[in-house]
Formats: sequence, structure tokens, C-alpha cells
Amino acid sequence: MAKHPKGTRARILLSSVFGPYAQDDEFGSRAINPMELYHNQVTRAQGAYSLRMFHRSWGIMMIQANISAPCAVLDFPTLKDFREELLGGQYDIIGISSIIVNIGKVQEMCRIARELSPHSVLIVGGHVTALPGIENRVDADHFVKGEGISWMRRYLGEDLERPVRHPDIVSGMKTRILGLSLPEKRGGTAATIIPSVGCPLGCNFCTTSAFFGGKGKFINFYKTGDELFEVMQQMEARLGVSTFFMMDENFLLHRPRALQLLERMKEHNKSWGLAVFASANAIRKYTMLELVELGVSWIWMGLESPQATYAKLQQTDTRQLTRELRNHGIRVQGSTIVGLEHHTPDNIEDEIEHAVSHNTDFHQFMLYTPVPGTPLYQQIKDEGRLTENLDFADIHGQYKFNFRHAAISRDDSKRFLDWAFRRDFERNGPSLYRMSRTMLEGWRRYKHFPDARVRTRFAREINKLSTVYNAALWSMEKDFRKVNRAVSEDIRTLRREIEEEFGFTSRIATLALGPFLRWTTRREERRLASGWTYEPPKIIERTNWRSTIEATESTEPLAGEPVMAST
Ligand code: B12
Ligand code: SF4
Repeated sequence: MAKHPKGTRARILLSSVFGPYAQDDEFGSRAINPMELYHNQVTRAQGAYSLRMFHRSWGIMMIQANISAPCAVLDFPTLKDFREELLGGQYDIIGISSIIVNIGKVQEMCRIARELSPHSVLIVGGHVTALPGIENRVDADHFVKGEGISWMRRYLGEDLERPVRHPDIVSGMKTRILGLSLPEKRGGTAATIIPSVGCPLGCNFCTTSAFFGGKGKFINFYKTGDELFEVMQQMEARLGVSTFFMMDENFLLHRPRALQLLERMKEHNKSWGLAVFASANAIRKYTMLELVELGVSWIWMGLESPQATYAKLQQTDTRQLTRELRNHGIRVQGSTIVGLEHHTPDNIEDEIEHAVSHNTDFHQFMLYTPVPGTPLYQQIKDEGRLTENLDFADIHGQYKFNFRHAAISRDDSKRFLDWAFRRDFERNGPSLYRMSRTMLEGWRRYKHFPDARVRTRFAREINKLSTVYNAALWSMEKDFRKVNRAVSEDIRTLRREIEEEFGFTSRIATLALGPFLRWTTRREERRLASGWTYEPPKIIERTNWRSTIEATESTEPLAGEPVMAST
């Protein structure tokens, strides 16, 4: 590959695709596909109890942190923001990061970039490049498939062996629940750590595994527990955090790394909390005690289906595992696939009931979706079962099938999916309630545990439970009477148990805050019913800005460390 002629003096813009997102438009935004994790794919049927928050575009943040060229990351721009940045920026390189659903936006951004910045090299990266024939759909100069840090370093002529520097990432922002925006205080939200990309297990539908090499392959940014510990310690100091969202497809699969991290945590007396993705077979490699000592407080686990033959689920009773994890204070987020090959209108409701019976704290449901780049896509294509001429903006797992299923129609696929979300909510209650149950179980079990690190973590987590969450439970209990009386009773029982455990403080908090939360919840329900949606703020962050920008740039205030401006 030829290097860019300016090397590390090249001025770079890395942008995510433009919004607004939660609306239907000709570029591929869809009202049912907002730029939110929970409200899009997990708690979307939970009304005002749905967890709302945004996540930055970590891929381009990782690239920015690992190059020495002047670089601006533009996150969540509108088209107007993007145009203005191009006009003001004199960029040599414009990189756009996207996933497949947003291909229409990539096309438009490249068209605009060619028009407003004709001298720039256009690079497209991220999962969108898994689309076959992308080169003919988008007018860009390079399409980067797979890992982007090493590609960009190579393109700029930088040292490829330099260790990967982790950017400071606050995992979520603008969090909202019960109609209230949570205050954003330093250290209040977990830091995201990205130890690796890809997953060696290679389930046939899995896009991340396929994108970074497929079965048996993945790319490690931090190979050892020691390296991870160093990065986490830096984040702790810089962001003031003690909890970490480990953005690794299967964090627990790498047992020696996890155990080395645990050793270092013990040595340095760290009472950190970890939220992880892990497959059932990987979780089973640990005792509950090891998980608790490692600070694992939240696990995202694929449940897929009781009939599924995925290796990761072999010989695991996932309901029993979920119960056990929750009994040890570990919140479980299950993930179930709706519309697998063996599903029929006759058995799918039972399968969804089975998923719901796990009573996880959170539950993601996704349609079985052959996505370009995966073995499943190739198989369905070879079988001639792909639905032709669909807009890629509608292939995201939360709408309708993009292939001919043997027994379930496209329209029914959506009906079953929507029902799964509703059923989980009605039968198990709001996720905030379920989480509160898990947190109380953990606290009771570990509040006198000999290792002070473990006690400290549970004490930290329990603070909110005994006050704000308990007040929220009071409000939920009332609201849920008309949805499911039995769940309302269970919420009441939990509230009483919390009040017994924490006494006066939690009773006062409930009296003072409960009615207010009930009012904010109802107000939020009215707002949502009238069509309110939420959008992430535009953010621009510049690095290495002053040093290599020739002449004219003296007004730019930024140099060295990233500086962030958001609107
Ligand atoms: C965080 C996340 C989100 C956030 C997005 C935040 C944002 N600002 O964009 C939220 C929660 C909102 C989200 C939503 C969705 N997501 Co999402 N998301 C993720 C997740 C969990 C992590 C992404 C990440 O940061 N990874 C770590 C970084 C380091 O990896 P990376 O982004 O791939 O970047 C690397 C390379 O791709 C490359 N690269 C990336 N960009 C660029 C740009 C250039 C110029 C270059 C050179 C290289 C390059 O270099 C990076 C470093 O190696 C991934 C799963 C995963 N593990 O990756 C899914 C994933 C990206 N999401 C996916 C999907 C399908 C969706 C949704 C459609 C799901 C849904 N129905 O709800 C929605 C779409 C919302 C929308 N309107 O766009 C799919 C994409 C599939 C595909 N083939 O396109 C993934 C892979 C999950 C999956 N396995 O199915 N998502
Ligand atoms: S275990 Fe999860 S991350 Fe790994 S390949 Fe399977 S679905 Fe993908």
C-alpha cells in the first residue's frame, strides 16, 4: 500500500455518520433504529423505565489516539456540521466510520467530501466495508476492512510496533431513565476499555468475529493481564473511575489474562467493578468466587435458543447459570435470537417464553439476520434465500427478516420480535427493578466477606440502591399494578427488604423522592407518546493540532492531549 505523501504531517478528519438518527429519512436513519444501545435493542418496550444513553464512536477514537498526525474526530455531526468542518479544516485525509445500515450516509458524506474538499483522500472504515462490492457503491479512495489502527499507521508511515495507546473513554453519556437526565460527574460512569477486537469462537451469524478474521482469530491490543492492569490504572487516574466496561467480545474466554489481572488487582488493592461480554462456556471456566473477586458485576451473555447448537452453549443450563450469577450480585444481560432456522409459528412462543423465564436483569432480542461478511450470509445467499432489493438501512435485526425463512414470514418476524420484548417486560418487570434485586442479593452475600476489596465494591454499588433506586421501586410498584399485579407485589417485597436492610435512610428517600419520580415517569410517558426522541450531541476532539499545521492555524487553541467540545 502506498503511503500518504505527507506522512504524519497529513491533516486528518475522522467522522462518524451524520444524524439525526431516530427518524425516517432518505439517507437511512430510521425511527426504530436510534443511536442508542438499550432503547434500541434491549429495553425498548419499557417506556419511561427504558435506559437511555449514548456511546461515542470508539473505533475512530482508538485510531486517533494511536497516530501522531494532527487529527480531528467528529462524532454525531449533522450534515451541516460535517460540511462546515470540511470547509474550515483543509483536511488531507477524510476517514468515515460506519456500519452496514448506514451505507446511505457514507455515500452522501463521500459525495459531499469530493465536492467541498476535492484534494482530500477519502477512506471508509468499519463494518460497512464488509459489504460486497462496496467499492462500486461508494466514491472513496480506500476501503479498510478489519483493524484500523495498524492500517492508518502504515498509511502514515508510523511505527507499527508501537504499543497501542488507549484513549480515555467514558463509556456512556446523557444517561436518562424515569424521565430524568442523570448528572454527569467525574468518575460517575464506567470507562470503556477495548482489550481486543474479534472473537475466535466464530458463530456463523457473528459479524464482529467474521470482520476480524473469523473462527480461531481475533486481534489483541493488550495480551496480558499486566498490560490491561496498566491501562485500567491510567483510566482510573485520568477519569476518576472505579468501574470498567470491557469492550471485548468474549472477555472471560481469555482466562490466563483475566486471572493475571485479578492478581494485580489484589496486589494493588483495587476494588474495581467490571462489566463484560462473555459466552456461557467461558463463564463456566470460573468459580463464582473468582468472578466476584475479579469485580465482575455485569455480564452480557448470548442465550440464543435452547435448541441452538452453538459451541459456546454446549452443556450449560443457562437458566441455572443466570440464577447463580444473579445470586452472587452479578447482573445478567441475556441475548436471544428470534427466528432461528428451527423456529415455527407453533414453537416460537414457547422459545420466547423459555428466554423470558431466564429472568435476566436485561434482555436483548434480535432477529436471526444474515449480515454480509458472515458465513451465515454466504450460506443463505448460496441457498438463494436472501430477500432481494431491501434497503440496507432496514437490515439491522430490529425490524423484519432479510431472508426467506422456512416457516415464518417477514411480517410475522417483526410481530414475534416485538412480542418478545413486551413479554419480557410484562412478565419480569422493569430492568431497574430486576437489577435492584440482584444488587441486594450480592450485598447480602458479600457485605461481610473477608476480602475488603470485595466489600468495598458492593458497598459502593449499594449506595444508590438504598436511596434513589428504592424510591424508584415505590413508583414502579404503583405503575405496575395495572400491567402485572404479581410483579407489582414482588417489587413491593423487594422494597420492604431494602428498607429492612438499610432502615431509616431508605424510608426517607422513598417518602421524599418516590412521588417525584412517579411524576417524572408519567411526564416522560406523555412525552414519548407525543413522539419525543433523543439524539446524541455533536462532539469534536482534536489531537496534535498545533505542531504540524503550517502557518495560518494560530487561532486553533488545541495541542497535544485531546480537547473536547460538544453541543
Ligand atoms: C458501541 C456499538 C454501538 C453503539 C454505536 C455508537 C456509535 N457512536 O456509533 C450503539 C449502541 C448506538 C450501536 C447501535 C447499533 N449497532 Co452497534 N455496536 C457497537 C459495538 C458493541 C462496539 C463497537 C466498537 O466500538 N468496537 C470496538 C472498536 C475498536 O472496533 P470498530 O468500531 O470495529 O473499529 C475498528 C475497525 O472497524 C476500524 N475502523 C472503524 N472505523 C474506521 C474508520 C476508518 C477511517 C478506518 C481506517 C478504520 C475504521 O478500526 C477500528 C480499530 O481497529 C459493536 C460490536 C463490536 N464488538 O464491535 C456493535 C456493532 C458495530 N453494531 C452493530 C449493529 C448492527 C448496530 C445496530 C444496527 C443494532 C441495532 N439494531 O440496534 C445499531 C445501529 C444504530 C444506528 N442508528 O446506527 C453491528 C454492525 C454489523 C455490521 N456488519 O454492520 C455490530 C458489529 C454488532 C454485531 N456483532 O452485530 N452500536
Ligand atoms: S461467542 Fe459471541 S462474540 Fe464470539 S463468535 Fe459467537 S456470537 Fe460472536
